[in-house]
Amino acid sequence: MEHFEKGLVPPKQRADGKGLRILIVHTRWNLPVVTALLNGCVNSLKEHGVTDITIRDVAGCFELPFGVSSLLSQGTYDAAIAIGVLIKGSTMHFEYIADASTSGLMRVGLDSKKPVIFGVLTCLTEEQSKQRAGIAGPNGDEGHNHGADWGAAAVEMARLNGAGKA
Ligand code: DLZ
Repeated sequence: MEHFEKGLVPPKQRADGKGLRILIVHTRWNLPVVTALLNGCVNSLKEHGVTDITIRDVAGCFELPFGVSSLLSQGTYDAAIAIGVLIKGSTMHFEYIADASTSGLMRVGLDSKKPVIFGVLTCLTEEQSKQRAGIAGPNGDEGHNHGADWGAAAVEMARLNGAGKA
């Protein structure tokens, strides 16, 4: 809630996720941080009333657009959430994968007409990624878990797209 108070995210009435089918595709790269984000996301979906959650994994962020596209076409999902963590190294790899996964995921959403939530952290350091997954600090409990926001966004966008209660 602290980020609401700072005005970073406008407070909003919680959307009802009852009856929605949500697909999560996460990477195996940077798995400790990704796992924290995944847990935050799943908890958030459950808090919104979502009970039908499918979780699949792919290698890295570069594979997320194809993975989401393929799995969306195989199922009857109301929204997809792509979760990954990119950490900048000493080459241009980061920039290319960040660009490809961002534009690729946007295209998948527009082409499939299903909301695709961008759950990819693009961080300069591992510490930045831990802060954004709520696992920073000596006890591993500092920061804000952005996975929770992605779950809420998926429910909101699925409802906006006409997906209803069972
Ligand atoms: C190769 C690579 C590198 C250097 N860094 C990351 C990263 O920080 N996060 C991530 O999700 N994936 C990374 N990858 C892997 C690519 O996303 C992709 O899996 C490979 O290039 C194979 O296509």
